[in-house]
Amino acid sequence: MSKNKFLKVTMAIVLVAAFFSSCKPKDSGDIVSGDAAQKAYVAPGKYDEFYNFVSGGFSGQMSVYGLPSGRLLRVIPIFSVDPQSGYGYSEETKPMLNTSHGFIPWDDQHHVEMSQTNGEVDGRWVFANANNTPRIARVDLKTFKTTEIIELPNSAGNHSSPFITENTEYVVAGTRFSVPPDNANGDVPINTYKENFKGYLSFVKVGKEGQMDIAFQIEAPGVNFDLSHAGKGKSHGWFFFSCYNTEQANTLLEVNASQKDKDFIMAVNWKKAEEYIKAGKGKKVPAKYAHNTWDEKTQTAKSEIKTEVLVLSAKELKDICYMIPCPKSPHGCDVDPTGEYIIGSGKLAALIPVFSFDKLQNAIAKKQFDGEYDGIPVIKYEAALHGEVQKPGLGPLHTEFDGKGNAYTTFFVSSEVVKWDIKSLKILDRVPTYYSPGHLCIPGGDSRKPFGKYMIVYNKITKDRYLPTGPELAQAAQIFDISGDKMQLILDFPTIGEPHYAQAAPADLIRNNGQLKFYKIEDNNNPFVTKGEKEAKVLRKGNRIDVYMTSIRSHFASDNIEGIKLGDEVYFHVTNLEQDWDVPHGFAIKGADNAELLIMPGETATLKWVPKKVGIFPFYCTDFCSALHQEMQGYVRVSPAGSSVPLTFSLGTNLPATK
Ligand code: RUQ
Ligand code: CUA
Repeated sequence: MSKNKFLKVTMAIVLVAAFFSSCKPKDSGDIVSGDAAQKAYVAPGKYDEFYNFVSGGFSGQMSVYGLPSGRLLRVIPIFSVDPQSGYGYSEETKPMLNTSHGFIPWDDQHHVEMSQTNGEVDGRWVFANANNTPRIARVDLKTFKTTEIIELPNSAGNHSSPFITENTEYVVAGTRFSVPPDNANGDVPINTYKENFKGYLSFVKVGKEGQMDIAFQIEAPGVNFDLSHAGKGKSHGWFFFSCYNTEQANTLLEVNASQKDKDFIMAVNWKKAEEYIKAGKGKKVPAKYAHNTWDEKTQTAKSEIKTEVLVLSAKELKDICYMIPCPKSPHGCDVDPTGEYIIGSGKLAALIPVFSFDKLQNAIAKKQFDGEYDGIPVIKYEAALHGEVQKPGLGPLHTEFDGKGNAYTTFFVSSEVVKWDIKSLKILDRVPTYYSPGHLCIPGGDSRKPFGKYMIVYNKITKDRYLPTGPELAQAAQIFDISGDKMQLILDFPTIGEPHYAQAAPADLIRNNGQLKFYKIEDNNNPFVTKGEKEAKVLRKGNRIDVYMTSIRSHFASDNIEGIKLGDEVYFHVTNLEQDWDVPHGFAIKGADNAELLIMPGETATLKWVPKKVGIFPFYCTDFCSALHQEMQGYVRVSPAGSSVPLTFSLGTNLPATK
């Protein structure tokens, strides 16, 4: 080994080691200057300036915070069942979590992306990825509810997702794990990676009302696609994906996928791909994936299994994909607000390369290639390079922008954020973060129009920042004021789950977009709705019992039910008759092995209950709704199978005694 090579290898090993055991900065005291508290303080009763939508990582959910207070406003269930709202437990919502693998109660949610119009955040929807069983979800910001989930075939570890194009034409996803395509025989030796494993990129069309549909997939070489971002402005029509493991290793990636000095950013000309699709170059390939939609009118989800997907081959259609060499094991792939600069954050690189879109176009036109990688043209590094940020820090992960020509990059290993000038590549400022930041977020920070003002950094390690809570500690976010030349820490706040990417938007954009306060009871088309107490009833069909029940302050109708027998399956369809903001009712029954319900005003939700014992089973409202909330209760009598107790239900009268 030459001395040079030896040095490089040693350096790589040190970096790898450092990456996995990040160091704690020495000056980790309270570097909070005098007016910090004032800057983060939002007086009781006052609203925050921004909504912050934060991924929940391994919790599978997304949480919503106010900025700059860091106050938790809501946890929106997306990819995991939610004991608070009954999401994934109520019969209406169960289909949302259906997949080609069946019902999946818990996933890993990494990245969120708000819809855009003309490259600006428009406040309509937030998209979210499921990393483990590949899916993309859409959350409607009128209701803060997950209204659609689409599964992605031919994918595994849906990491470079869900990033969107500047008019929300597409929400895009790249597979982290390359795998054999779904319709190929997957029963192959793992060490046939190079022949049999492929990387798929999914382009999911987003309709006017937000409806998602996989328009096409691009079959690309088998590598790990990590993160991505759409071009914008001049680079609209292009998408950029970071990829690592271009060594195509299949074991001990920590060493084997860190061999090469450069991996790639793959530039994808999706407008060209669209042309090929129009020209009939896509191949229809059998696939099985779920598409789940929430119907606002029936307040019920349905799950449909789709059976086909259109695939374009990057290898065959030479001018859709290009590889740009990028040092080393790139993670974040970020495009500045002008659309000219593309930043690849090599986790193991000691510099940050900044690529120029104009130069890339020029290099493609002049065929400044360095051969091919698995059939994809490789652009000459220097030909696409705008320049390198020298000695920025260790372990760069993600970059956001303030719209004033500055970039902000997190450094996992050296636990800091570095502010630098995109054009001159000069470092302007650096601040320590506690500890080991992953993502960061500036409101509108990956759009054409960042709102600036605050930067929130999401740390991977919390250690000593809060009162200890045993082995498991909360993850933490930190807010910095970035309105001046220097970044200023103003607040720490703990988060739910593990925050990865987050987005933020001005509060008015979200709260004045026609947000719903309650569901109109007359528009409730749930097949099991009970629109008034007089319609309350209990019906038997064989061993299926349907309880049409209402709730209003402070009683259920009916509240006494008899004639249920062991072996019955009971469906409580509870309609909340309230027509006012912020008056949910809950529903819980003793022995329910499924869940409880939380029902919004005007909504109907269904709990399935299979009693397993003979006896009396109380049910009650779980949400403290009025002064007489503790009176909001009822009883179900369960008799042995074959009993002759008639089916009766009542409210306010005593049932005639039956034996
Ligand atoms: S990735 S840091 Cu999904 Cu960076 Cu989280
Ligand atoms: Cu309804 Cu408490």
